[in-house]
Amino acid sequence: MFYGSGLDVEVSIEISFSVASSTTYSISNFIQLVTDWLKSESGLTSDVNGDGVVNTRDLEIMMSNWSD
Ligand SMILES: [Ca+2]
Repeated sequence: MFYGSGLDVEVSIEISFSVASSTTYSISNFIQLVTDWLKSESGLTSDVNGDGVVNTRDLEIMMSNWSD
């Protein structure tokens, strides 16, 4: 009685977001991300999701596509 179709829609949007990038990342990318942390410039390679700022969202994508 407490569930509805609205919840299912929200979940599927989040999944499509996390599989958007097929690039893999390693320690050198991580160091670059730390160097650029919270910078908001265009063309930053560590701005993985391309939203114009380097933050935890980019770190999340990097961690879920990690490769040694
Ligand atoms: Ca970003």
